[in-house]
Amino acid sequence: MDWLYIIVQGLVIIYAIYVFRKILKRPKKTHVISTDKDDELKPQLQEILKAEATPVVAPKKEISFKDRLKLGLSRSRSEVWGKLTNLFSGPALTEDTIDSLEELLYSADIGTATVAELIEEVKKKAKDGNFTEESFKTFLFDFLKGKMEPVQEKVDHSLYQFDKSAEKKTKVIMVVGVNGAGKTTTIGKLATKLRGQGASVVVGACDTFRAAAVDQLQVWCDRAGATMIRAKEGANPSGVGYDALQAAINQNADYCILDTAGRLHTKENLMDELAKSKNVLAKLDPTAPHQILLVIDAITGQNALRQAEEFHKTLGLTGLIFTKCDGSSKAGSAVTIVEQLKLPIAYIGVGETAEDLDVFNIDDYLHALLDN
Ligand SMILES: Nc1nc2c(ncn2[C@@H]2O[C@H](COP(=O)(O)OP(=O)(O)OP(=O)(O)O)[C@@H](O)[C@H]2O)c(=O)[nH]1
Ligand SMILES: [Mg+2]
Repeated sequence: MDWLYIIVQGLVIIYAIYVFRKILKRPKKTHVISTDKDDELKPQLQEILKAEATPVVAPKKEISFKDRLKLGLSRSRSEVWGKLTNLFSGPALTEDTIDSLEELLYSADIGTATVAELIEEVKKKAKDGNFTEESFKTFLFDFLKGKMEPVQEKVDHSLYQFDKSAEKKTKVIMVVGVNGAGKTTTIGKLATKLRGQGASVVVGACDTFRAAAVDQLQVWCDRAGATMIRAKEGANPSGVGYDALQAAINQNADYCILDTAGRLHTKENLMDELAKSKNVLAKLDPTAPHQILLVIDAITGQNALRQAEEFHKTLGLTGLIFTKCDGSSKAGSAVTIVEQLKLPIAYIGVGETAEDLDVFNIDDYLHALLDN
């Protein structure tokens, strides 16, 4: 067998020589410049050197709002809605699992009447045939959507999505709510969004109680490229609103957004002051404000109903902004709030950056809650 060994060794040596020669012959990285004139060559060479010196930066990954919503609602999903799966571990929905479903719906802050109606339907349907997890989720999706849709249809999207071709008229949006609900941040996000759509925006800093509140808004406006109208600390808030709208009309701005100081809905004098701030705008435009939006912190749950009733009584709200849905397992309460208040959610906020706000879309919202 010696000859076989010699042949194998010979083949190994030939292959090693072949690989070695390949490495030696490998061309160096070169740039071919199609000129033989020195003067023409220089700028091209400089371009190449510049390009090589530029570090490769990974392109910024855009995260769609749908994904942000899904991420933001993950707490609500994992602590509440995701538990639906456990109810379908057996072959059929039993009385016990229906009781657990009822509990789950309450823990999601769905209102009593809605839960009762839903459970009634579940019982009826469960008799006709068994739900699978999938068919139950479809049923739940349709049920919850049915509760919100008639109200959500009232949203005038033209107010939130800038339409260049529409009649040029300043749209006035007044933003109100209890302390810390997220008004100023939402206005910052909204101004950024509208500026991104090519709209011109004037923001009125009507929260004259705290200088820090005005500075916070200024940072957002500077970043967004929105004009901010501000007054001295302690100035009359309705005066600031008036001045902001005057400036917006003079500039022929597309939007005038008014930030107001947070207040408890139970403080009558503060609520009256808000009504004054609203009414004064009519002197400049009898149709203003076109939108009065109440900002609701998702964690507020059922108390949001009381807040909204009071703000609605004083101002005649046109819609809601549901914020901080990223931090609360109660974010599912949007269904109840919309249904009971008969006020649509215009925007939903799921974080603190400008990209974390978008127009509320029922399908996206329910999918984010119910899909695994
Ligand atoms: N996680 C999270 N935080 C938010 C969101 N919106 C606002 N915040 C935070 O909530 C806090 C209060 O927000 P502000 O915008 O100052 O609330 P406000 O309603 O203007 O407060 P006052 O003017 O004091 O009544 C800030 O720390 C914001 O960054 C959101 O959607 N998600
Ligand atoms: Mg504020």
